[in-house]
Amino acid sequence: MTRRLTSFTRREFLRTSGVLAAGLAAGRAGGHQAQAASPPQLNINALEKFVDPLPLPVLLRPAGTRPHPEHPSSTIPYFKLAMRQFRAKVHRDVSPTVLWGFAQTSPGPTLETRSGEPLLVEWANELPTAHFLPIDHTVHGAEADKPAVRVVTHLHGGKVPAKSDGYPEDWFTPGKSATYFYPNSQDAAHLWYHDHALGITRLNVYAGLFGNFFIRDSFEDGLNLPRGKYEILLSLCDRSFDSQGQLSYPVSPDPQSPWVPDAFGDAILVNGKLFPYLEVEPRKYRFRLLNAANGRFFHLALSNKQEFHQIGTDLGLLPSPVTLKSLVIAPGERADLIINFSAHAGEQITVTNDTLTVMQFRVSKTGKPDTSSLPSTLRVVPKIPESAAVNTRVLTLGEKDDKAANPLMMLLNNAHWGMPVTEKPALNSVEIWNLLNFTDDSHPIHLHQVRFQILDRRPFEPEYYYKGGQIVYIGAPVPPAANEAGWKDTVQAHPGMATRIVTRFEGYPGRYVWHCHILEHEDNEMMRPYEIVSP
Ligand SMILES: [Cu+2]
Repeated sequence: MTRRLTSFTRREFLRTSGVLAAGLAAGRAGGHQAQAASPPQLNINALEKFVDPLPLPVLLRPAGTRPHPEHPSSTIPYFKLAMRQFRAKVHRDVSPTVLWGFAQTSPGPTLETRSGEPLLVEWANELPTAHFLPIDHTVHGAEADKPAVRVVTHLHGGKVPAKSDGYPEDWFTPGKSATYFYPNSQDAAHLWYHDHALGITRLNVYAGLFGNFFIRDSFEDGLNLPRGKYEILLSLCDRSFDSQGQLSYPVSPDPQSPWVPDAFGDAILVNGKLFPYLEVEPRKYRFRLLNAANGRFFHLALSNKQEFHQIGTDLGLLPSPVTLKSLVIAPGERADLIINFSAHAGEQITVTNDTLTVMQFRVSKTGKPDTSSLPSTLRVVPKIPESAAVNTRVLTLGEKDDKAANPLMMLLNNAHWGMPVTEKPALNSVEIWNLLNFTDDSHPIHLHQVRFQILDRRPFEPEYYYKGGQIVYIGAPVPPAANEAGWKDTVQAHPGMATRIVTRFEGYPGRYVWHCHILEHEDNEMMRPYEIVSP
């Protein structure tokens, strides 16, 4: 089941097809946001493909134990991750690239724990005091009086107390650290950690500040899914490199305001490598896929056109496997996949992103017997009934343009980051959020703290809403695709559609954020605080 391509706009098409920012700039020539002439770029197509094995991030070991913050008589594992600048080879034939990462790797080491087993992480900023990517001081929160290098780590998908959530204003400078408490009282899922500093998240993540975090539980263990060396993490992101092999981030022609609305690269990194290969046996594998890109929606398929199965979404297993021939995954989203290579012994299979090459699987001729399972039912996802909702909020996704129709910023509900908090759901209450997208882009909308379900998407007529605040639907509601019918924390809100999600605001009271996960948008006002209030 593939997503309907009709919901994709031109920009969306460009994003998924890999036609680059160059195409976008051409469409906006002369405008404020047209991209400035960039230095010579690395010719990605001239590189030999599949010369580097796929790196697998190391599993982080605890540095000891510390008192439980809520029950100081007991102790819990304590981890420390330092953010540093380092150089890494993204490809055999590319000079080492300056990156920022956790424990001198990008993606950083993987954390793994079990449901209900809390832990502490000390996030330490050991970065230099100068940023190597272009800060826009006209962007809110990144004004010239702010330190250039600021970080704060958010655990995406985590049900976490507010003071450990990585609130964008809780950033800290080099030499400082913050110790966060992760209770992990949630189902098995693929979470990920990444920087969230106000106004520069796009630059910090682009520099490499992200990693993965898995929660396991006994229910999932009981399914006998492929595990151990047959469970493979795939963190995807796109980047641009200059001719010296260094990261290149696009800028607008205005040096006073270098922000651009989208940053795409023609180089797709998988676990930090360009065009890697992975040797696999002719059997089932479980792939834990993360889209860690700033703005690219990946549209992935296998070169031999074989089917694969999606078994889980952002926050856990689906009710049953969904057979796919291709997958659209937006920034921030995760997909839990099973690929069965058993009928493909001796073959070489390429993972493609439309016209771009991502990586290669080399299937060996023989392997050990496959005793893992792909059960036909996975995990019950109890539907939150619409009738349980005590409130429905209509929230708009908008774009503020200049006279030449170049975007200046993106807004949620027409409000800026610094305006008073308007979304204050009560703890444990159920609400429906109806996201009306007035822009030409699909926006992956992410809510911190909660897991939600997608109710439907429905086309609406923007004019009526502009004039009288009325939602006039011009088509039938479309239920979520089968591979979206699980627990989500990020939803693709397509242009011209009203996307409805339903969620119970369980967890902890306090101030969190909701935002677009296109990092260029999030940094330029497409993020709002919200507050979960104790009744
Ligand atoms: Cu957006």
